[in-house]
Amino acid sequence: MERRPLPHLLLLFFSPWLLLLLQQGVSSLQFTRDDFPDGFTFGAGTAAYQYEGAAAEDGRRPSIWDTYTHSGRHPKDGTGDVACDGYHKYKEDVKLMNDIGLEAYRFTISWSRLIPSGRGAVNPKGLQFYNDMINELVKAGIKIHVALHHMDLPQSLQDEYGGWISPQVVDDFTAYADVCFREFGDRVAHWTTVLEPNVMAQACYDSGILPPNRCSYPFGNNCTAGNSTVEPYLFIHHSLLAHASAVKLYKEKYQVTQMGIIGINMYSMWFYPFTYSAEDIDATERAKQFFYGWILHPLVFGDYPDAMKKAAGSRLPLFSNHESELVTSAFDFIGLNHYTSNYVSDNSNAVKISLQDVTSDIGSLFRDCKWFCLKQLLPGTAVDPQGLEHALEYIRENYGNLPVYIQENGSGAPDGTMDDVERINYLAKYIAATLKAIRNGANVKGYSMWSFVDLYEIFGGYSMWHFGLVAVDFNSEERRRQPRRSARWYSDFLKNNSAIRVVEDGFVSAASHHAEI
Ligand SMILES: *[C@@H]1O[C@H](CO)[C@@H](O)[C@H](O)[C@H]1NC(C)=O
Ligand SMILES: *[C@@H]1O[C@H](CO)[C@@H](O)[C@H](O)[C@H]1NC(C)=O
Ligand SMILES: *[C@@H]1O[C@H](CO)[C@@H](O)[C@H](O)[C@H]1NC(C)=O
Ligand SMILES: CC(=O)N[C@H]1CO[C@H](CO)[C@@H](O)[C@@H]1O
Repeated sequence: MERRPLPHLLLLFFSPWLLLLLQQGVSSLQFTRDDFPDGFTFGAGTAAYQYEGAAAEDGRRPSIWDTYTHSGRHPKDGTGDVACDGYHKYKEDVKLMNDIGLEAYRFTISWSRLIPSGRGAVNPKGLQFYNDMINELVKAGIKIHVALHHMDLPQSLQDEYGGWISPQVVDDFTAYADVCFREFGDRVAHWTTVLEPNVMAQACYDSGILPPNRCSYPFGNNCTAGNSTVEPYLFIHHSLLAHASAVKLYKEKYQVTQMGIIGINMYSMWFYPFTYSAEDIDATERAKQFFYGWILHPLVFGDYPDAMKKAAGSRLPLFSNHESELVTSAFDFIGLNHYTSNYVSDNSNAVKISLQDVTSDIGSLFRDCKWFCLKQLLPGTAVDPQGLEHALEYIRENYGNLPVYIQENGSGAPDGTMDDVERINYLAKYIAATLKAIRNGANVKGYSMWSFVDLYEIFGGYSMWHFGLVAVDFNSEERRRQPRRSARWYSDFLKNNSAIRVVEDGFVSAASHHAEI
């Protein structure tokens, strides 16, 4: 599971995995690009703050991420001031995408570049940048998938009314979406409203490690303001309402003529019970409700899951009848970001101990969920392609066979890795898992890997992990690009229809893994 210095083959002989392999029987799968259904697209992605740079150029104003990276909270991680300098280098990048053979490109728009104050006047230079980049992609024949929001709320809206925890954000987000649909919708056929709200709720409002860094003791203790017991719920509530409001606008005003589709994105880690005890199995169910149900239940059934209502009580906002109608079925597809799986064990007792000194009616997401990840794994370290199959199956069984795009999947490599065979292995296995899920009936329409080029990483900045098919030399002024081995591999798959062969090693089951830890 964890990164080990020994060659894999050698490891096999010394690890309990061998036993498992023998027990389960090794099977393999060979496939090509052409084995995927008609209309299926393969791509790669980036996100504005992590890619564009030009943070104070041509009228762009700060987002909460600019404020955060300039606050010195994590000085070693740097800032997105220059990042990959995508603002100036997008033409070169589109050419690289074309060389690799990417069929689709997923990027996000910087709200504060397009509408610097969050609401009101549109920045003509920002408009021009996105128009130019979109035109370049159209010329190259690359399908364009745009996400409207990835964490980078305009700082002015944060200052004015507290950003996402205020219902005021719904109107501002809808007006911003309106500008995007109106200006770019003739060429953009895939819209995603917000990315991973179910992760941001924790990171931004519960533990408070990401901007706007809101939390309250004892759930996070380094925030100057916040309330971990209520704000994560408000954040998601307003994210869902803003999403649904943008979808309504798109469907009423644009979809007939522009003929695109619109959806929301969520993080979809898979969960296994750590032991087969009833407590751990229950806790795993709760974790699924808190990760999948929190987003999908309202969108499919118009309300939050019962397990969440029970855990969070009155801290979970209510949908009015009107709001419930608005969110129900407000999507054409669901975008999934999927990186890894995790174990869940019941945490009720630990929670009681750590909260002894705190008065009763209190809870954060973690306590409400009562789950505890025994291994906090960075994306890419637990390679469990079956987890993706399970996730797709879970969605199909519980929410109907929704159209799904896998919008992010990938693994980070340490600095300096050009011969990124581990990433190739990872991607091959997850693409194979996608194909298997499709053959089992899952309605998956596309696969986009994370990321196209190395980026300013939200955990670790420029120094820790690089996810790119294409390496970026962040020490060179021109941010030199150099395709990695994985880029050639993806290219061979996409352009040459070369076969990928994957040997399945299965995932270590909970019980046996228990013994290993
Ligand atoms: C809070 O910040 C201090 C100083 O930056 C750091 O040492 C500590 O680990 C932080 N605590 C938490 C819970 O993040
Ligand atoms: C959080 O909000 C709840 C509900 O309004 C309140 O009871 C609680 O005291 C607040 N906690 C903090 C740390 O402000
Ligand atoms: C695609 O196939 C051609 C012909 O066999 C080969 O020369 C080329 O290197 C392949 N492309 C990649 C990216 O492997
Ligand atoms: C939407 C989202 O949060 N994407 C993140 C997924 O994980 C990678 C790797 O850590 C980040 O770079 C993305 O921003």
